[in-house]
Amino acid sequence: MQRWIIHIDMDAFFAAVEQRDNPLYKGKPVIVGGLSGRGVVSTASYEARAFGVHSAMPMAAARRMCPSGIFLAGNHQKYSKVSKELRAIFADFSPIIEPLSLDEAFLDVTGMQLLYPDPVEIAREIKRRIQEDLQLTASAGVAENKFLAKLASDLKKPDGLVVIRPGEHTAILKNLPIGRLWGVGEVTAKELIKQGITTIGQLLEANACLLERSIGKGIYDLKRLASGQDDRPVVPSHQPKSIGREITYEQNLFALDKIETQLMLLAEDVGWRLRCSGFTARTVTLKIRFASFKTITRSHTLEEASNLDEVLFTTAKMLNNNVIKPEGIRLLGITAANLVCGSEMSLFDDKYEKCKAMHQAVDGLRRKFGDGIVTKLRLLSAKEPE
Ligand code: TTP
Ligand code: MG
Repeated sequence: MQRWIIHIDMDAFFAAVEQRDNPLYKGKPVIVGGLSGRGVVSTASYEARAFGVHSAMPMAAARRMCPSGIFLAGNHQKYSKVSKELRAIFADFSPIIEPLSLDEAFLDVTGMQLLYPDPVEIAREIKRRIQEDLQLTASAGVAENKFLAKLASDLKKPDGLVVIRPGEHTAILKNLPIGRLWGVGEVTAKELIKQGITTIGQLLEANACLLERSIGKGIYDLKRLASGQDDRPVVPSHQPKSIGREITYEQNLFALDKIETQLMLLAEDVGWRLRCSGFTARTVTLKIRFASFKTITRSHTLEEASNLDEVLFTTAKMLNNNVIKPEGIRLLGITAANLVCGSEMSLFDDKYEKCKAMHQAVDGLRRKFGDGIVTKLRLLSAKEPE
């Protein structure tokens, strides 16, 4: 059966919500992000983009480029709420929804021909609902697979609707830069350009065996994407209830110093997994099992959901300090619960700007070289064998 996938991505999401909720901001350059000295831009309205402002640029640079701009710290709770409303709209059109972030998702609409003879009608209807119910605009891409649908949604932003029908992709992909292919990061792009390959069309014609030497086996996946093939399914995400980690120790722990080092290790692991899965947590739970097997848990609800090791660690440390310990400890655990979808939250927390920048760098290394490549000095000698 012909597969049909729709990709929806909201336009200038955070800024658009602000413009919707404050008539004074309509049609003006609105920039949302961290407002402190080291803050970065989360997003900019299309009016601000005309000045050259874009996501992830330092806020100071954005202020220089667009002195007339309206600079806002943003309201993440509000964006999460709109995101939920958005997902409720999606659910009216397909049971198979894979959210990628607060403002974008894939919908598998295969087999809906009886209701909608043309899948483009579904995308149009979703856009209409978003406009009517949320007073916001979205861009939609409709195609036979995820790669092409996501690419299509980006071709005519804002308020775009692009369909790539079977057989049409070759002409569309041909002249697009290789950076549009999923998996082509800066390093691969540089390598390909060095070999004279700048467009998807050129990659398609290039000799894969030759490229394998410099790019590696990944070249075959890139070739498949370049030819418009992508058979990955739309995987509906089931939100986990909690993310946690616990360790049982060979020898009981007594010293506070040792206990806190282990808490840091646990916090680092839970924080990393939260960030990987795109969640922040509102509740942190500490679990302690004593030598006698007596087990206690203590929980604390954070003022603001977080996915930062430091926040998890300080909370667990505080909980631990309030526990009287009559005997040694054989197990420690940290669980993050009350999960909130969306990992961008910490962008607004200027206090943690530095932590966030560090996590971005460290997480990047972990993704590349595997977990365990970077760790805090204190943990170097403390890692327990799994
Ligand atoms: P995007 O969909 O990448 O950007 P956008 O919706 O603002 O603009 P458009 O899709 O029209 O190009 O991201 C969605 C939201 O995620 C964005 O509004 C703010 C947030 N975000 C960040 O906080 N930091 C970032 O670096 C990026 C790219 C996005
Ligand atoms: Mg968007």
